[in-house]
Amino acid sequence: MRLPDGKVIVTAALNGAFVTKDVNPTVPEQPDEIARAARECHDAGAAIVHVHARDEQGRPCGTRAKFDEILAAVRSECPDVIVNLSTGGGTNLTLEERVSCLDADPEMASLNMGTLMRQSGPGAGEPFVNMTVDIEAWAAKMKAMRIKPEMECYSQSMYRDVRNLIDKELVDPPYYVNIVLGMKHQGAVDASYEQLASMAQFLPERAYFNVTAVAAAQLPLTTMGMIMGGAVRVGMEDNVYYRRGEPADGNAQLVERTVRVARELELEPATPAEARAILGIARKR
Ligand code: KMH
Ligand code: ZN
Repeated sequence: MRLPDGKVIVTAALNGAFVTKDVNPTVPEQPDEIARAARECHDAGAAIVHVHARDEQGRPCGTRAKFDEILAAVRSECPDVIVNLSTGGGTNLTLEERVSCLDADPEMASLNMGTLMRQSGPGAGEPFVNMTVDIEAWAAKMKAMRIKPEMECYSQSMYRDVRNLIDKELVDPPYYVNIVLGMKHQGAVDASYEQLASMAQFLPERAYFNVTAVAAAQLPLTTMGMIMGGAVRVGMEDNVYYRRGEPADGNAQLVERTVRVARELELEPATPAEARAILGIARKR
């Protein structure tokens, strides 16, 4: 389903689990850094920030207290923005740690839609585990808590779990599917125009889609996503460079570029209030 005419929803994926300050010192890790990046990205046109928690050493972490701290910091620095917390976590986290962010009660959270083999990165050769029984339990919890699920799909086979949740009414329309391309650390299909067109073609009905593409594919495939009527995600979780050989100087620089491209395409970035209305997200403050 296309976004309403003339609108694009921009998510800034601020940090993720795999990128460190060694690869780009501006990756925000601690709650105050995350909150500052959230405000800068909001001011640049992002309606949503997607966030992973890190411990004091910058490693992915999954404690309720850390997620509470992050939400409090973002809400104080930038009360308007929609916070999407990750249940994908990192390779070092247990399933319980990954979903502990739900207890912090964000407006939105990621929900990974199946099990794939990690093809590179810290867990290469191991599965990225998301069993149907767990996906159903997490979706049920999110529905009960009015947390909007962003359903992460790295290949078309994952649409089976999306359809299962729809059939069991564990998710409410409009559905929101994040098409993730090129993320070999999590077993995704390649970041190509053809894969994006194919993933979009077979989306379930009443589903908005977002395009996430890693590294050098971020700019071309999010541009294609906007032309196709999708939402887009940029940010350092997926890409730490502004252009080849030039590290991004922060998440906001990537959002600013996307907003410039959007406006050239006569698309205006949705405000957080507009994004809540389009996606059916309950404001919690
Ligand atoms: N790592 C991304 C490509 C999550 O956090 O649960 C997908 C993602 C999923 O952001
Ligand atoms: Zn993530």
